Amino acid sequence: MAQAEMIVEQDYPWVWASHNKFKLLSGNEIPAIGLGTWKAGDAAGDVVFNAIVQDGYRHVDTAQQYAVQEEVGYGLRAAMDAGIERRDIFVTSKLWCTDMSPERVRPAFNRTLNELQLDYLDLYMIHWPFRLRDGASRPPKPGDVLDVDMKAVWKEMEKLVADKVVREIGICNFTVKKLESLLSYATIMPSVCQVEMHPGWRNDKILNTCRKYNIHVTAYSPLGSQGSQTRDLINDETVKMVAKRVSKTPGQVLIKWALQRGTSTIPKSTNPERIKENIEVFGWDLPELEFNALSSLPDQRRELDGAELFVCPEEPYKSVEELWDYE
Ligand code: NDP
Ligand code: 1BO
Repeated sequence: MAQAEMIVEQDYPWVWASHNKFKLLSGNEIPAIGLGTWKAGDAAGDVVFNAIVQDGYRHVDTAQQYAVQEEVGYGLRAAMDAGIERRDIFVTSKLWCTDMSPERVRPAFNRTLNELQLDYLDLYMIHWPFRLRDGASRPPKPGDVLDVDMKAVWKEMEKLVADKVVREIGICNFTVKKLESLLSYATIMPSVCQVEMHPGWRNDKILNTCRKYNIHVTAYSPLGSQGSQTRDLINDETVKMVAKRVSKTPGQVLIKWALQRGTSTIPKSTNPERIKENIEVFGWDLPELEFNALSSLPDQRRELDGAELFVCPEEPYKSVEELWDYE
């Protein structure tokens, strides 16, 4: 199914259902559904190609840290060779934490462009607002999590826009406090904020703050991430009940919930049926009752809390709560 050309007004959540693009601060558009590529592995090239050419995806989310950019680049190149225009595909990548110092931004970005075989990115994001030492352990040891000069890093991100190698810059995993600090010195606003968001973690504080500043939100892990350690939202009783009532799959109602909140979303799959299923979410709505049922799941908690990456009992972030500014 090809994504058509509709833009949404971010006013009334459940009238957004049939739309498939969102307008960014810059006036550019972001397709509502993107293909996530974390843990896509060696399959990523074929998966990206098929998702674009067969299933109509026009948005691909990747990152240096996912170690799949060469495969993703192969898939993008093959899709373009098959006749899809570069300007019709929205490609996102992210600056990893070991490159969170100003002199490393441009080289890291160039490496990403090279791996993806592209000459510009639609969106380049700060992956996490923390800096790691090369070779940092998981969980980190003392000295692995370093101070970050966010102002200097953001300035380098802004230069990428000025040099026209990136159309949009954005942030991931920021708290309200970190976002408002960045806004105090940014000369180019982040146009997208990507955070974990699903009915098990509504993440309303950052969503409402982004709405206040007209920053578009992309919901990551819309299916709850589905790892062995994560919550199984696909088999949640409320999700299954809503899916049955609207005659859709649990995956589709979770994705639709994200769209009806005015967020784009980037479900990951390497399975051809599920990739197709995950974009068949237009032309129908979650009624208000079902939308509200999904919005009322108890036991709200993050699945990706960053503990493994950044929390060290000694320093500088001693707990998950500290990492997330106690918000
Ligand atoms: P998702 O919530 O997208 O869940 C992916 C899991 O769900 C996979 O196991 C997949 O398996 C399975 N799945 C996919 N579709 C369906 C379906 N319709 N029904 C049942 N199961 C399904 O998790 P992710 O954490 O991967 O998040 C999505 C993307 O968001 C990432 O791939 C990445 O691009 C981005 N992300 C960004 C982060 C950041 O820090 N900025 C952090 C985390 C994610 P299968 O492949 O077998 O279908
Ligand atoms: C290492 C976790 C990052 C997922 O985007």
